[in-house]
Parts: sequence; structure tokens; C-alpha cells
Amino acid sequence: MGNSKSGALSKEILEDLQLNTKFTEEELCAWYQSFLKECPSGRISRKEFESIYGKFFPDADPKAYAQHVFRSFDTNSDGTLDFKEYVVALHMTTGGKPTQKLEWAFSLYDVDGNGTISKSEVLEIVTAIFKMISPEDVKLLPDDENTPEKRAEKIWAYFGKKDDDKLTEQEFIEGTMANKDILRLIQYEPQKVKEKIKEKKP
Ligand SMILES: [Ca+2]
Ligand SMILES: [Ca+2]
Repeated sequence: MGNSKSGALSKEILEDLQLNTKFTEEELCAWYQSFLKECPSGRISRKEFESIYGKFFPDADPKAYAQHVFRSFDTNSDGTLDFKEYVVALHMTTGGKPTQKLEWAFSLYDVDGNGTISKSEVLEIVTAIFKMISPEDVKLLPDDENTPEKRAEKIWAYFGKKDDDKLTEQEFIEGTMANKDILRLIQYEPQKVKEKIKEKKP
């Protein structure tokens, strides 16, 4: 609507993204062009994000999880994802350093954004994760982690916390780095999906 950002990435955003991610100027510019093609307004709404997410999980109910992921990506909380938030999010969740991934995971689990994680927040995210696991896969889970409640309980016990305690970001990151089981339990298990795809191949 007559604004000046007609398809070129602003210099500030470009410099900022180069500084904070591993992507090159060429990659970012090409990426921005395709982002604008998909999303001419330059912003992804929550609804659009949910429908993109839904395409990856046609047999599950990823809506609740998608909403949490969206919230954690929308760092300025304006209800949309702009290109910068989108790129930073992809960088953190796919190619970033392990600590960056865990910083993101912390913001995902800190549902109310108050800087600490409570046991009920763990349960809320784990419940959303469970909605994406197919019933057959749930049957394969160990007995002490085959419901959201049990899984949240197990995570919380690993951190050595009482019911009303809170987890700080540092505790969350250090605990998760020190214990592979926590890392496995706090995330949706794409590994399993990958194994399944492998199994299907001749
Ligand atoms: Ca935003
Ligand atoms: Ca919180």
C-alpha cells in the first residue's frame, strides 16, 4: 500500500539476521523473495501458520502445538510472524547451536512468558505434543511416559523439582544438556517419524 519496502529487505534487518544466524546475504535475499511470494503481506498470521503446520501432520491434531510454537516465534507478541521472526525461528529450531535450540524450547514451555517454567506449563506443552502422536505410536511408549500426565511427571522428577517449584532458564538448559532423557521427553519425536520412513523404504 504505497510503502517503500517493495520487495527489498531493509539493510538493518539484513545485517541483524546475518549477525544472528548462519545464513548469507544471498540466501536471505532469495529467501525473502520466496517468502513474499507465499505471503505477499510480509506477515504470517496465526491461522496461516496453523494451516501450514497441519499439512505436515495430516493424521494428527497439531493445532494446540502449532499455537504454542507460533507464540514462541512471535517474539514481539504482535500476533503475526514477520520475515525476521520467521528466519530466526527456523535458525534456532533447525541449524542453531544446541543452547539456542534449548533457549527456544524454554520459551515454548514458558507458556505465560513470565521467565520460569511451572509443572503445569510442562503438562500443557506435553499434552499438545501428545495430540500429534498417533494412537499406535502411543502404544509403543514406555509405561511411565505413555500419558501426558506421566510424561510431565517424569520430566519434572528428572529436574528434581517439587510440584510448586519453578524452573529457571538456566536450570532448564543445564538439566536438558546433562540428561539425554529429558531432551527426548521435552520434544516431539521426529526421530521416530524418520525411522518409520526408513522402514517403509525397501
Ligand atoms: Ca511478530
Ligand atoms: Ca511461566
